[in-house]
Amino acid sequence: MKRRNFIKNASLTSVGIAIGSSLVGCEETKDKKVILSSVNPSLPLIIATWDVKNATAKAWEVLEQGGTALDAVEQGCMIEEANEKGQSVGKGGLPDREGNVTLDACIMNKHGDCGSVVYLQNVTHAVSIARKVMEDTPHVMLAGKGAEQFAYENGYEKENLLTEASKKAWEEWKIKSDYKPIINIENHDTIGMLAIDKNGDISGACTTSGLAYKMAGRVGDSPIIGSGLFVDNEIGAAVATGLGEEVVKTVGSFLVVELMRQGKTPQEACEEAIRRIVSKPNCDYKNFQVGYIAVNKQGNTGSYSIHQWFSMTKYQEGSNKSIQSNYYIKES
Ligand code: SD4
Repeated sequence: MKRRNFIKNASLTSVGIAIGSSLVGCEETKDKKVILSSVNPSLPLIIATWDVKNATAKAWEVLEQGGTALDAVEQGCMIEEANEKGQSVGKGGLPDREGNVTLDACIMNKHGDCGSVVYLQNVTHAVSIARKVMEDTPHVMLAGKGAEQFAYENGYEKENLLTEASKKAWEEWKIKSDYKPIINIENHDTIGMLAIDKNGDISGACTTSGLAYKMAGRVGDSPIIGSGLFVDNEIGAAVATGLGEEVVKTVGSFLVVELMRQGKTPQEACEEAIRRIVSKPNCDYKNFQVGYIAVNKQGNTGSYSIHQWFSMTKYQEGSNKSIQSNYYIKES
């Protein structure tokens, strides 16, 4: 059945019924004016990297209570930052080689404003400090001691982020001190979250303790706007996880959004951004992971990674689901 006929045949009882979420025009039928819509997924919606249903549930609750997409992504990410069992985000994150837990985070709103913190120590909620940088300072990024000082000035308490479990893991690692990026198969890692609220506005956030046993001072992609995260409220948004160095080299999240601007679906855009990484000369992609998730303005989503076991959590129409991503190694 042609789309036009399908819409005409739908049983419509009132004037002006919208199907989906994004209106594209009006059409007169015999006796009713029907508002046409592209057949879009319903809004609001939330997506996040990995299997983080508690975090997406929190973000959904925020949206249901009338919060904005920005509130939702901040509060959703905070769940994982406070979760001590997650050893790659916030409190309980695995430390650098010196035993220091250092956090990177960023946030971006519907206006394209952004804030970020890098190399933040002793404060769990890096994503909230990033939001404060965006909203209460003339800057985009605060680093190290300056970021920590700014957190204390805003009422945050000094905390020890190195839990007994992470300390033990670090002490075991020190015996060999063998450094190599780990391809995560536990379905839990850096959290990146994207949300579209009821008004159709998009925001995103990303927070991490970075790579385990990194060199002191190392900063990854997660707090770098355009690499770990990018939001363009006209087009869509993307967020990355995995080996940050490779994401930075290709300005990955910005690339995904620009590819969507050129007409690619979120899925196609994520796949192309992964191909840009793996097709670089001498790329050792068999030994590292990168994954992207993306959403466009219409609420279509996509996710793709180099290796198996990357997943996306999606909360939409009251359903909170983990979805396994397709991956490059399988298709190459
Ligand atoms: C980083 N992209 O610091 C982060 C780490 C990560 O899955 O996402 N791990 O490079």
